Amino acid sequence: MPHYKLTYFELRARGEPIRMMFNIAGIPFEDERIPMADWAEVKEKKIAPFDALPVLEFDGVKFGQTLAILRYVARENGYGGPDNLSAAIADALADQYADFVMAYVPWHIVNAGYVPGDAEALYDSVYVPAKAKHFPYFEAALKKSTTGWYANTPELTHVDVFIGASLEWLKRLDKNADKFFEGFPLMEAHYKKFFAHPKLQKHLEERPDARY
Ligand SMILES: N[C@@H](CCC(=O)N[C@@H](CS)C(=O)NCC(=O)O)C(=O)O
Repeated sequence: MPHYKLTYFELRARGEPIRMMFNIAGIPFEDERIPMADWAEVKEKKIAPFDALPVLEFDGVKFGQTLAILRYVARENGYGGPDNLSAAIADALADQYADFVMAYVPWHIVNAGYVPGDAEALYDSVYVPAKAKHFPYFEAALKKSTTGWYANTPELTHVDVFIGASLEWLKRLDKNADKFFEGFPLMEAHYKKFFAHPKLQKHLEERPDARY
């Protein structure tokens, strides 16, 4: 088995779906966590092909992009969907969730303290409309699913891991977390089903805490 090394920050965020996928698949990996304060210096050394994290490295290969890494780990271990069509549907939903992230990022970077600004105003003008636009797409996908997984697959795929992990960190940052799933009962049911997955429990017990 290759020696996998995942490099990300001391955060869950974009690193956590990949850590979860490795754990669900039962594949050991080196979990390198770079302190944010060291990033400028590490970036100078050009360790990341696209100057951003996460990065996966093994057998002399190194590549970035969360979804490419996640899909690779999923597919290598039987979690990429049972056929090309399921895989494409999983990819489409994962890409749509990535579009949602890009839509709310202007609020996130202010809210998390990375850039100055009015987080309260951006919550209303950026985050709330982005959520109102995108959550119905995910609820609709689950409405069509007979298995409770996003791509209607018998076992979870990368999109279930991506959306489950991504919603966890978003919910942590949302000041109205108690109403996070209001109007989206199938997304809430999926979230609970995902976090109850037997192969995820050990990781959930052992993972370090993080800001988000
Ligand atoms: N689309 C990329 C985005 C990667 C990205 O923006 N990573 C952030 C952390 S979540 C980063 O490395 N920021 C530091 C920087 O850009 O210098 C992915 O999903 O991997």
